[in-house]
Amino acid sequence: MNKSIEKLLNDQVKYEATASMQYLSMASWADAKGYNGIAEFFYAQSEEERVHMTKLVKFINERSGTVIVPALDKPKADFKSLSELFETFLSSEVFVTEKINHIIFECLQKKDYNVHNFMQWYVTEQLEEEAVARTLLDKLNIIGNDKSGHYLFDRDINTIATEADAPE
Ligand code: OFO
Repeated sequence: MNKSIEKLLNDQVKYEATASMQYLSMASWADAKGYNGIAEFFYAQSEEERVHMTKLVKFINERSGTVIVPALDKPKADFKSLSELFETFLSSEVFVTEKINHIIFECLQKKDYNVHNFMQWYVTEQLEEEAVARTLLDKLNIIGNDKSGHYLFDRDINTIATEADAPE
C-alpha cells in the first residue's frame, strides 16, 4: 500500500477512536444527569465508532500495512447544556467526514482504487450520522430551555434518530 495512504488510514484509526471515546464521555455525562435515553444513544454511538476503528485496523493489516494504535487526547467531559452536547456530536461528525473526503481525494490522486472502494462504506456512514446529528440538534433548538421538551427528547431520541437515518 502507498505509504502516504497508509498514514492517512492510521490517522483515521485515531479519529474513529477519538470519536468513540468522546461519545463514551458524552454518554456518561448524560447518564449522570439522568438522561437515560440520551446516554443509551451515545453508548451505542461509541460502540459504532469502535467498530469503524477496528474495521480500519483489520483492513490495514489485510493490505500488509503497519497499524499504529494511537494514544488519545482526553475527551471533553463537561457540557453546559444538551445543545452543547449535540453541537459537540455534530462537529465531531463533520470533522470525521472531512478526513474521509480527504482520504478519498488522495486515493484518486494515487490511483489506489482498492482503498477508494473500501472507504465508500465510510462515506455512506458519515452521511447518515451527520443527518442524525443535524436533526437532533434542530429538535433541541426548537425545544430551547423547555424542561418538559427535554424530557420528551430524552424519551424519544431513538425514534427521532431512526427517522433521520431513514432513506428518502
Ligand atoms: Fe465513524 O462514523 Fe461517524 O464519526
